[in-house]
Amino acid sequence: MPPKKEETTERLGAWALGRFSNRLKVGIVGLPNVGKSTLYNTLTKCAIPAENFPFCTIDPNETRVNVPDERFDWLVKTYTPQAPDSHCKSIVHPWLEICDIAGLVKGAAQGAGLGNAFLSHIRAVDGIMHVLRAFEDPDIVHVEDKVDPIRDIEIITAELREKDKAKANSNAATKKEWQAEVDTANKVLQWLAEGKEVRLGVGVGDADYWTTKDIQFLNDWMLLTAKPALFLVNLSEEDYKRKKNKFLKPIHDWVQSHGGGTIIPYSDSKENEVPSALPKIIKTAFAMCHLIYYDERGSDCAGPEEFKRWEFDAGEYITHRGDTEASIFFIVSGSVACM
Ligand SMILES: Nc1nc2c(ncn2[C@@H]2O[C@H](COP(=O)(O)OP(=O)(O)OP(=O)(O)O)[C@@H](O)[C@H]2O)c(=O)[nH]1
Ligand SMILES: [Mg+2]
Repeated sequence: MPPKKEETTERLGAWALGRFSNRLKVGIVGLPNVGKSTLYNTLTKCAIPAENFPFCTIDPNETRVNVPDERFDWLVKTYTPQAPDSHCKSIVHPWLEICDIAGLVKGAAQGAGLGNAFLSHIRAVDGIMHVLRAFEDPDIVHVEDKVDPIRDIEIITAELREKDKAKANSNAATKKEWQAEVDTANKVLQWLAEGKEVRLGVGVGDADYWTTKDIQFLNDWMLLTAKPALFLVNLSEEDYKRKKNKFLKPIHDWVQSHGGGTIIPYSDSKENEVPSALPKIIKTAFAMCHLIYYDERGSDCAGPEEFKRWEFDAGEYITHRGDTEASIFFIVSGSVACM
């Protein structure tokens, strides 16, 4: 007799941390003068100031970038809007909003450096791209004097945890009448006291630390360490080309021992002869916010003259709209094709 199929139970409820929206934004975060604005300029093709002094950026800068995808390009090419028999005249690319945030220093949660202002800018983003300086250049000032990306990421994450502790403390103190909320706040404080980030309490199967109820509160509070994170390692052009740098292994070990995450080494140099890491950075940032998309052409929704990529949160319910052009959905590896 064939072995009995194992019964699977569906887990219902709030399944992920974060906002549910199709207009998500990721923030570039790091110590001052590590190359955040330089990266922002390269990603967005903008030209905001990126000078060799700490706190060059004060107010956040935001721009949308198109998310590169060969499949979308193929669909557009195949059903080319320029073809004489096509009704499509417009192509709507998927996009992601990128926000360049001021540098963060030790003690920021208590107001050091630019203090709390930019921590609120971090609160407003849905995902964090940590920029770690791994390039050595004596001419480029380092606020901690020496290049050491592990020390730097420890400083940043400690400040984010401090800020979350303050938020959880205030929730525990001011909302005594809501016992469930106070319980979650106390769970947050205990988790942070162990040096862990809130985002690490989900996605570990049945061992999830956060219950569905906790996640509802956490999503209201928009905690800084609940946001998905990705680690970008700023290398010199030479190190990027030879794929070697003495900090890569320690960074890898640190990330693994802190819940894992994607690490992308990159170089901002314009003279790169090797493939650029920038498309990967944008794609990974898009995916880490749980965004998925489907493509549509010439229907009621996309418009008769449009080729449109719709983005939506993977947590949103997909409804059958019942129109002739958009009635069958295929969910294939994170994207949804609409036929
Ligand atoms: N040698 C070298 N210099 C770099 C690299 N990336 C950035 N820089 C330089 O570092 C300086 C600071 O760069 P920014 O992009 O302004 O740094 P930031 O992190 O935005 O700094 P703040 O806005 O002050 O927080 C600039 O002079 C850049 O040209 C790199 O990979 N190698
Ligand atoms: Mg800057």
